Amino acid sequence: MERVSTKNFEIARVLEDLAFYLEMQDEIKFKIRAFRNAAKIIESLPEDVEDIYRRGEIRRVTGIGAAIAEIIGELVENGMAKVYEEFQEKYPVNIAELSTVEGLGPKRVKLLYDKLKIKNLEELERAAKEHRIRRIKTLGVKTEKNLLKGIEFAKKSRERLPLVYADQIAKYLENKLGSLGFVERVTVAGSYRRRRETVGDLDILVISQKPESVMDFFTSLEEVGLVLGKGPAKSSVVLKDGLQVDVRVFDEEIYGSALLYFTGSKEHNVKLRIVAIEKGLKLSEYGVFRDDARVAGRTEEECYGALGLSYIEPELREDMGEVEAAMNNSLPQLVQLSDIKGDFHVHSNWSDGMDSIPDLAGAAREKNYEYICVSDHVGSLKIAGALSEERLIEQMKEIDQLNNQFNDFRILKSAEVNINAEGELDLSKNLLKELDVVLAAVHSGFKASKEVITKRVIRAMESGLMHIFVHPTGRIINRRTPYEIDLAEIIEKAKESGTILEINAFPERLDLRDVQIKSAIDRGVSLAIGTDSHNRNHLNYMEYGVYQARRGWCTKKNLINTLSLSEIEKRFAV
Ligand code: DGT
Ligand code: CA
Ligand code: CA
Repeated sequence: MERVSTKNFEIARVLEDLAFYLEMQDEIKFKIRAFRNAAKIIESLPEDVEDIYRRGEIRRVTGIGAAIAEIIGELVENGMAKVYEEFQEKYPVNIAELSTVEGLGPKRVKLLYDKLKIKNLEELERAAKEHRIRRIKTLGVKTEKNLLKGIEFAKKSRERLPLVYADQIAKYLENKLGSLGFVERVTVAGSYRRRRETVGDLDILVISQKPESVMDFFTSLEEVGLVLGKGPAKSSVVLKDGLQVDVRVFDEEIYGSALLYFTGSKEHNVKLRIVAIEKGLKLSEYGVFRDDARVAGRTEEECYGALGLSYIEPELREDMGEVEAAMNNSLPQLVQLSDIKGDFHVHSNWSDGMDSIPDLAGAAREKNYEYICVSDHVGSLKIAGALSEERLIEQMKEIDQLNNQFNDFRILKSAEVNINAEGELDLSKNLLKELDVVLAAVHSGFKASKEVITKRVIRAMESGLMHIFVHPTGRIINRRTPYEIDLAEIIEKAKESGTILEINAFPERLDLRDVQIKSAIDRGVSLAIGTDSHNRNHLNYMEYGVYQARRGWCTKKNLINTLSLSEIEKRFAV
């Protein structure tokens, strides 16, 4: 059996798989939830779970009970856990693959394995195409058709890795390579450096006088599953977890031009080359040349400068007008993580979050925030531990009490309110008015037509009772397609009604997307980043919201998270 690496996200994945297996077995909900929560917690730990375990402190992590701690111990010590191995023997299904298919949960995976021995996406597709699924009584023709659609989507999206996972792998490799005595510099370029929401592969650039030694070391790392190619200038491997990584070694004199080239995007590079030609220059990864003489190459700034351009941040290099802006010095001053003064979307243990409001407030204060919105689910839709109106009133009392203790920080009373099929907010008007910040979202009726969903949201915006429209398209990366919504119309209405649009920073949501953010900004609509935290470590996901914002050309003034508490109090009249 393949050894499980001890990186947090891999241990988290095993726990996720175990939750899935338990659900296949019809285990009690509580137990399933414990595994799923533990997975989320570990995934968002700012430290290696292995280090915590080795210090004997694993039980001190909130949400990790004795049974799960033991499994983590086995994984760290042996690279495998007994229960996991047993489940895999009994049900040798590829959970990671099958669970990316919309409409395919644990119960169905079990049914499909029991009846048709389906283990992976390929076998599922074959069974669906041969109409073997519709013959299972509880499934039928409609399910078979929906599964086929789900398979199509899963196939298209499964190759790209969400940035948050790429970050963990990239930082690990960067450290490994960077710690070698004969390596002077390591940078991960490509879409990773542009902070794209997902990456296809990693492109690592290295400065070293000993390229052969770099490649020997890199291709023999324990994490490498397959060596696709190995030479002194370039090597390519596929890691055991499926990610391709290219490493290239360059000399210091041309590191800037190499970085520029391999950061891309391809479209940005093409545009730069045209600019170079117009100036009688030639641009390549080896430098900027006039005739045969290199005039720039050591740094990116130098290369841009030789082309008559100001420096362009990697997040902007998508050929969306940034080269033209760099020519006439009108690039946006992009917002930075350090500009952020608060978080607009945080769940507490009053609903489906893990941590108490005081703990969340404490974690926010450690980040030097001035405010957070506690925005639990409310209303009649029975999702995610939604609060009744009575409970919401109680929660507001707790928040008032807590706020008495602070003079430089405020917990804003908020809630994530469902927009129902009529386009009404599913919470009484009195309470909506009592909340400081009302978040509204579409949580049901995803299958309705574009006109219907758009109209619903517009009606809610017209009510004057909602402040922020959260995760506006409902997509979940690699898992759920966005519902149909006319975003151009929503942006227009947001402008007219003063509604703020959310950039949901949860790494698998990142909703709005970069180009959508840019459209909203172009129309003068305000944005708010919310992490959608379900435990305090998730507050760290703010950085992914900021990357996404930067990719959408977001400046400080476009983003209300950069406002101070007193400015926020003015803006929301609270
Ligand atoms: P990915 O890996 O799909 O997330 O996206 P990238 O942008 O990392 O693309 P990748 O890995 O194929 O190539 C890395 C960079 O190398 C890319 O952003 C720009 C540069 N590059 C690759 N192929 C070409 C090409 O054919 N022409 C130009 N101008 N640049 C290229
Ligand atoms: Ca790449
Ligand atoms: Ca590549």
